[in-house]
Amino acid sequence: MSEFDPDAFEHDYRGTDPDEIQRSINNRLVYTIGKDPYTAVDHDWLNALSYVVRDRLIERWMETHRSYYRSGTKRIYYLSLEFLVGRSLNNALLNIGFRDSCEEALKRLGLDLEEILGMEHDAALGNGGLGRLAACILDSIATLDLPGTGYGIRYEYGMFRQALEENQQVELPESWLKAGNPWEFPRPEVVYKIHFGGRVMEYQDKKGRRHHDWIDAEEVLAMAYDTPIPGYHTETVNNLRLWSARASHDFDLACFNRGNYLKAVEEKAYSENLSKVLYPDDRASANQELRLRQQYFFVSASLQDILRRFLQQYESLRQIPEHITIQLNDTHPSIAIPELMRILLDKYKLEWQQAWKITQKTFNYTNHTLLPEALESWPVELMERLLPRHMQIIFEINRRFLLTVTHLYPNDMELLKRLSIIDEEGARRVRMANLAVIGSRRVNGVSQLHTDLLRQQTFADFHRLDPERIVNITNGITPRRWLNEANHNLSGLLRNVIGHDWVKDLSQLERLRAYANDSEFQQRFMLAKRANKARLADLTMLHLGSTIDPYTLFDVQVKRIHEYKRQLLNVLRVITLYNRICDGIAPDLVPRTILLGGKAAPGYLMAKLIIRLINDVAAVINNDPKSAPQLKMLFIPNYDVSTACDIIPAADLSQQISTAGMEASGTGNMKLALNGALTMGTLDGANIEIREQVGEENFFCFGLTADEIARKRQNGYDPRLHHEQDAELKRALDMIDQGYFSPTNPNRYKAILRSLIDDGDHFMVLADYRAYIQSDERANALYRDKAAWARAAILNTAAMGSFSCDRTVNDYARLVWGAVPIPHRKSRRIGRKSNHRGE
Ligand code: 26Q
Repeated sequence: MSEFDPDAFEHDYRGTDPDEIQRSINNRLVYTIGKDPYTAVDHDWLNALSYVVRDRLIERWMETHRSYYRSGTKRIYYLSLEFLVGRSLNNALLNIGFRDSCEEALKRLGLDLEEILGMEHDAALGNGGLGRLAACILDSIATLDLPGTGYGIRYEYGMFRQALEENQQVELPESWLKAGNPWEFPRPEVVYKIHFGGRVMEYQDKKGRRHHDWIDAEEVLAMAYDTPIPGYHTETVNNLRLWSARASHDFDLACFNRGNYLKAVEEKAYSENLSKVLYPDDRASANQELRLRQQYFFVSASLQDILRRFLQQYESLRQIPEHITIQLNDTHPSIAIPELMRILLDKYKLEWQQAWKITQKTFNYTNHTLLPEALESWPVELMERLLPRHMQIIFEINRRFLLTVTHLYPNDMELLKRLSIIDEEGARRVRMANLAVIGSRRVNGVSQLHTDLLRQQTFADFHRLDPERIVNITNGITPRRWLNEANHNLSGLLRNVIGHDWVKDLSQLERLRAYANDSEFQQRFMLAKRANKARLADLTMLHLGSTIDPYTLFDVQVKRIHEYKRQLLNVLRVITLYNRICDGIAPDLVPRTILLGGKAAPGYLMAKLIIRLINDVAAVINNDPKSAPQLKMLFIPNYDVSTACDIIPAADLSQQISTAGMEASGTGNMKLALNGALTMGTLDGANIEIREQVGEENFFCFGLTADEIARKRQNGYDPRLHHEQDAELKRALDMIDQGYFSPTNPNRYKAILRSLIDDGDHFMVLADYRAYIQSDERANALYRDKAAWARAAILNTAAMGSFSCDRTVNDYARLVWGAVPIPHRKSRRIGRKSNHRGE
């Protein structure tokens, strides 16, 4: 084929002239979608516009990868079972500075950009914090011009859609791909074989060395889909590569010939189930074989892809750690450690020590949880059946590791038991966290407290062996999505006052401090807040048919429903406020709108019961004329990235009330504070660092500390004392117990009462109740002083600089990855002469 001539292209897809954009949109509508403007429905315009924007990313994307290749830079690979990206169009428009021209072009076509943006489906390939963190990290990696690629699974069904039926959560499947996904590029030529099952064969080579072969395994194919990840105001466009499962042969001809057509089709469907659905976060009760298959499926495909790219450019496998760093997002992809070992040993015939040295220098592991019951483990029996060679390698990693420990600490059997990858109690299990720590160069926690607790508790023995390994990297959020995109009113105001540099350098927000006492600025700041509240009120009217009053205090708790996050504590507070109003003893209470939102894992019955209670309580309160003027409570169904973007900018008060020591970091806490909400929070996760930054007087801190919680547990905590001794608490609990909120079934909430009173109140809800009520009173008092509240809200936004995910990613680059930015110049050429495949 003759050399590709870039000059043969008529234009370079970079123009911002609205006329030209209008032409492009029309072209895409006709030639890609196959509709004309008369027959096009709204969604067709969305797709046409998305293709136009995507076209403008492609050159940058290709040039980015060429420049990575040329520079021979170290690559970052971020392996995650979840990427909770949300919508892409607005993000891409703003990143490439294309929004205004598109808005104008659409106007000329008689279309409204906002309306079109609102039609895009969320890419909800994640559950919550962990998945959203992965998406924020990709955004920052690209914005900082770092050479990073995300690897994950292209689930056909992402996070389920939550609906309410009779106040209860029901789950509906969400097929986000139905209307087409203009952001992805299928790569049918990038396909890898993935194996499961079979057995291990041992053999000797001519020199008498022992080797292993994994044989007789079943085979599934992994096919790549690429999604461009543009940075903000940079030429860099990185890649998110997601794998989709394909049967290895459409028809097993043998079966087919024997006339067993249905069996052949059945097997095909079975293989393709692998990438069908995202597992809901049910941390305590995992253990599904399909989940382990998903993990290995995407890990194996990703490693094959990473090594192929490496070997295209470098000769010696020993150079891997110099050119590649792989970040494991929790233990979910940690099977990558024995997989890389297997490839190095069995395929490339490296010696164990050499292979281990490479592996151990390549991986890093981020831990996201302290709850011991949430640490992932798999039955040895399952692992042996599904991944027999990996199981052998894990045993060998463990044997060698424990041997070194024995040399350091002879005769400490208990220590060996705790450090072992294999949990020998009962049916043997593989502890993935131990495997991940042993196989990684760096292990990180996601907030200072979390990291301290990892060092002192969860991984204390490992920490003693190697005090350098565990580092802290506090989470962050991207200011692009969570302020610039989500909050037009505030970002517009900021632009007028401190310019626009904060979008890429969030520490600039500090300049707002100078305005905190300026009453005109205070008014403008709170006017922006009011406008956001009014917008949210319009949306709740439109979508839920509920009225909420933007002149009330918006009090928000949005996050997954989990007992440790203590939505129940919030409900007890609301009932208490309600009782005070009814008793006429709350004359100073500022009118409140209490918003709660979040999904429960379908199998987590207690969480589902909590959702029902929230809705039952809301029904009573909202329909009681005594409380209605002062108190309204609304459960927002189907909380996802897009609704987060509507709710968070409208919040006055952010509820971050987990049991101290249980929330690894939290990131919603950061999003809310960044948007000028004050936090009511426990000293947990990143709350502690947020409070340090914003100042004690601008943060409503309450409750037991992590140390106090631990001590209380040791000394025997009895929730019944609180129940008996606190009359207001008793009243609230008794109302739930006696069916005040469930008159048709007074027994409905017995399980909640049992858990709080009879079964020891594991999350210490009752222990923190009084302190919580008192902190609510402080918040109430402050809100009555408009200027004081405005000042505190401004100081919250001003102090959030260090919670930018850009800071987080810089920390990873420095402390963990050893990677450097590769900025590249604008290239007007489609193709440069180069013989590499361009990726
Ligand atoms: C496990 C087994 C089987 C199926 C699913 C899972 C599973 C899925 C998702 C287990 C855990 C998760 C997600 C965990 C998570 O979101 N953790 C949160 O991570 C955030 C980012 O670091 C932190 O801010 C939160 O504190 C932490 O809870």
